[in-house]
Amino acid sequence: MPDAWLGSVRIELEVCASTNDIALHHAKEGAAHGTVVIADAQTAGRGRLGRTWASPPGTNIYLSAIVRAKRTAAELAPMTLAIGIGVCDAVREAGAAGATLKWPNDVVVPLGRGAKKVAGILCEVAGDGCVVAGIGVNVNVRANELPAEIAARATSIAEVRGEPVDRERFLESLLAEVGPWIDRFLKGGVGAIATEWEARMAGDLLLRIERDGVTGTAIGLDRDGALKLRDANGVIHRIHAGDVAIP
Ligand code: BT5
Repeated sequence: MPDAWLGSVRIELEVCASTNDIALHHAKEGAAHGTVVIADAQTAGRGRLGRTWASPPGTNIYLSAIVRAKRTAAELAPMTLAIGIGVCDAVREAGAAGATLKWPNDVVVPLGRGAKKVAGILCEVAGDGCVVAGIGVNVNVRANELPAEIAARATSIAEVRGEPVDRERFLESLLAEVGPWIDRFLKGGVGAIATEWEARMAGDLLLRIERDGVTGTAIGLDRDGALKLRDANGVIHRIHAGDVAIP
């Protein structure tokens, strides 16, 4: 299997604070490219910008992969986009066929002009040439197992397809889907994955740029990974950092 590097070494835990923290620790200790840390539950799962990732036990996927490549931190930063493509495809194959990508790092299931989040990605640079890529996927979680404010904007693959998902099989499919997209990104950068990212982009979704409150819809990616968003007046905004929210 040419892509079996991802998950070739696995550290499996019942519970931890955050698989990203464990993976960052192992990365510093020299863990091999492709090592993954997988936990059944997290007590302090993290999102970006200090946000939390609800991580109840026995139901979802929480994993962090160590990716080593001779690239600068700035070159590695857009890797989150490539990983999103693989996560989106695995989620679709498992039964949420309508799953799409919301920049920069969410997999969402559209509902009218809004959407519910099914997966998120948190890439953190672990020093020169090393990234820890954290992936959280709501596989079987039920709304009543999530904090109410999160449940209102979240869903799971099982909820969408109407029956439980085999978590072990999903994990294998996830690793098999994500590995080749990381390879492709490492070979060709954003240019090598942008068209495929755009093909899965939630183009109808109304988005609000957190920084200035402008709303619009995504129209594509710049070749540096920035999001191009068109507002109601037809003005194109480029978003390099920060966040876009679903209003
Ligand atoms: C993310 O951040 O979406 C990145 C999530 C990464 C989680 C994985 S799990 C394995 C690894 N270990 C970690 O500690 N983290 C990674 P962000 O775009 O900042 O989104 C966070 C927001 O998503 C929160 O503020 C909530 O609104 C929402 N949220 C939290 N938990 C959720 C869940 N289980 N399902 C859907 N939405 C959730």
